[in-house]
Amino acid sequence: MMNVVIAGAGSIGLLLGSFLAEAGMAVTFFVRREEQAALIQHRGIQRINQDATTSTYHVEATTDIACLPTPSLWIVAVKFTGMRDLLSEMQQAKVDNPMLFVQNGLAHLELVQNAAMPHVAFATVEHGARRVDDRSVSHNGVGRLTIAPAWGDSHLFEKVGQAHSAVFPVGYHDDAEQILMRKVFINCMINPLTAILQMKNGELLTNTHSRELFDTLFSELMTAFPEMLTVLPYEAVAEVCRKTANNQSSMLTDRLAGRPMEIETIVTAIIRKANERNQSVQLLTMLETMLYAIDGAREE
Ligand code: KPL
Repeated sequence: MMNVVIAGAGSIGLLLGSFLAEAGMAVTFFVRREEQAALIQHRGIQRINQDATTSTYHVEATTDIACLPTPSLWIVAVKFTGMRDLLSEMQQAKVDNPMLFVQNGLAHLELVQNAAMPHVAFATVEHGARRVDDRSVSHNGVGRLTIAPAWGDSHLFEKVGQAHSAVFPVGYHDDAEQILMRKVFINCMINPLTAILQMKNGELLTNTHSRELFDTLFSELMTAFPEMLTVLPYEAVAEVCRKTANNQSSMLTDRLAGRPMEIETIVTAIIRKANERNQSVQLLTMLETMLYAIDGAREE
């Protein structure tokens, strides 16, 4: 049986863990809080499906890096803000397992590149998922898990594909940077507007005024990055909004929970890239300022 370690049991960690356990893999969660580890260890994890049924899976959970199974494939599903601490803990424990990183944004790429790991892949997740409690996740929209091996032995990541199904499509790609750029564009289109306007993903398109902003943002981004138009046509972003219509974006969820939003790794990263090529992205820059203002108000 294949061992999979999932670092982080937030919405994406729990969602991936549920589908991999369903496919027969032995899943162990590596989490920070004892209380969460004990709950998951004793009661398993739960996925609330789109048809309102609930699936429960038996998995392991620990807060102790020395107790994790090896050999195993690791999936790092903590937010970018938690990555520095996790990477240094992994380095101290000399973890050299194959690592699959599923963060939104771009800033984690550089951290991982500097961490000297032998086998690395990056993935993008387009599912709508909401963490309900410490062991439960609600699956609010089917999207693809796309895996792009970056260096080391790419075959080590093939087993994840065994979990492929109609409600959990898994695909592979050979260009990690391209899939991350595609996803970060989707996040730039959906996350700032939904977080600022406090709208669900689907409302962005059904409200005439937010749709106007959405369309303007799309043209602005494609003017600055014309090569992205074939990678991410308008219809593809609209499709993500529709498929995750009832989902709250991760940025809105962070805002409402009083947590810092992933502004830097998603929005600032793209503004920097645009500025490097002497392109101004005025609307996105304005949205970035609003997000930092909201974040600043949280800290005061
Ligand atoms: O990745 C997401 C997020 O919320 O961060 C999307 C795809 C926009 C789904 O909500």
